[in-house]
Amino acid sequence: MRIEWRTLPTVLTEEELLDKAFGRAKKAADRVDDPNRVFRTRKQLSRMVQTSSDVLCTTLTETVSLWPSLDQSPTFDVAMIEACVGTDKYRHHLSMLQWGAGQIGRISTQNVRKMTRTARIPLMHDARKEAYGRIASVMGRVGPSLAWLGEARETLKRLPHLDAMQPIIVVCGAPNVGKSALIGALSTGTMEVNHYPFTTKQLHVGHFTHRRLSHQMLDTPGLLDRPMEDRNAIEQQAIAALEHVGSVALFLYDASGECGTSTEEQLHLLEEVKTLLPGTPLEVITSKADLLDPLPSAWDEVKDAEAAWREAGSLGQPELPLLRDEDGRITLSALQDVGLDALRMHLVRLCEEKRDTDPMSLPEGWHRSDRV
Ligand SMILES: Nc1nc2c(ncn2[C@@H]2O[C@H](COP(=O)(O)OP(=O)(O)O)[C@@H](O)[C@H]2O)c(=O)[nH]1
Ligand SMILES: [Mg+2]
Repeated sequence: MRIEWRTLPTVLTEEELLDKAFGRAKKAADRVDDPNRVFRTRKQLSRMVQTSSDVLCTTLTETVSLWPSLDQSPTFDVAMIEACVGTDKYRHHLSMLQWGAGQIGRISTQNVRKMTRTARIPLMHDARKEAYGRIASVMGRVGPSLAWLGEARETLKRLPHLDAMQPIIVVCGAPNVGKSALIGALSTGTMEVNHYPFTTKQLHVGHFTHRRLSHQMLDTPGLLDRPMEDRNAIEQQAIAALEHVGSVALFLYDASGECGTSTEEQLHLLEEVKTLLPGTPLEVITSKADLLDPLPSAWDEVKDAEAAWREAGSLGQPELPLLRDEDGRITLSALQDVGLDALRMHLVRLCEEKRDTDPMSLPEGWHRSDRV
């Protein structure tokens, strides 16, 4: 049930649609042949009305059915639609298209009936003109919705690619604590950088695969790295979207004093993040273990265990010893590659636990209606 905005066809404007509809209608009328002048005119004119109505109704209803229904979309996607374009407007404009299709269908039926009920050619022309006028006026009301959907598509197709059915690890913490370095070190392959369409903010996604599950790690620079009062409404909505997405959250804490944010401020941010992601298990992790003085006592033990596991082919899901700091928090060095494999296994287990215990985890495509 992934939403593939990229595959949605362009939304035609009001003028483009009318040109297309009336153009086809004219061609359809040109093909009509009947030696009887009354019959020929009736056929030509009713075909014009029917064809233009069919083209418009089909295009409008197709758009409505191709665009994802909010009731059947994953929570994260709905939250992103809300953040990017607004779900109320989304529903409203799609329903305007549905309304337009209904109106145009009725106009066509009524005026074709008028043509069949008369033998007078001028009245037939009047019915055709009336139909075109009324269709154009309905399209005049649908036009703004087409324009809105056209713009929404441009925005939505740049949304970050996240697979809600695979584990997602949200990485937060103040700037420069080592989030990017950690994700980079845990990732295989390159990091995807997506732009939030509505801000200058980016979303970085790294991946590692374990037992055929792709674990996605999200770095959200500018969103979960500073006090809430600094954020604008759109950023707050983006955070609300994150609230539903993560299997697990990591909060990176830099005790080295190198990152530029004091430890008090970092702990304050930690409290905020906890309230922002209430349903997501949160693990606080100390970054830059190599800068800790003294080094964590298990430094060599962890380093050797990881090296041995890698030499043996990095197989299975070993119980590698975790590197811990003096306060007992998990720590790692992205720079010196110590504690990373152990942390990766720990994350795999946390995601498994979340999956097994989460009463919200429903089969693919199910709507988590109680959360929206
Ligand atoms: N010594 C040390 N420096 C690190 C480590 N991880 C990151 N850094 C440094 O900390 C700075 C900020 O790291 P970055 O990953 O960009 O932080 P982010 O802003 O949280 O994404 C960079 O200069 C990194 O080289 C680490 O494990 N050890
Ligand atoms: Mg970064």
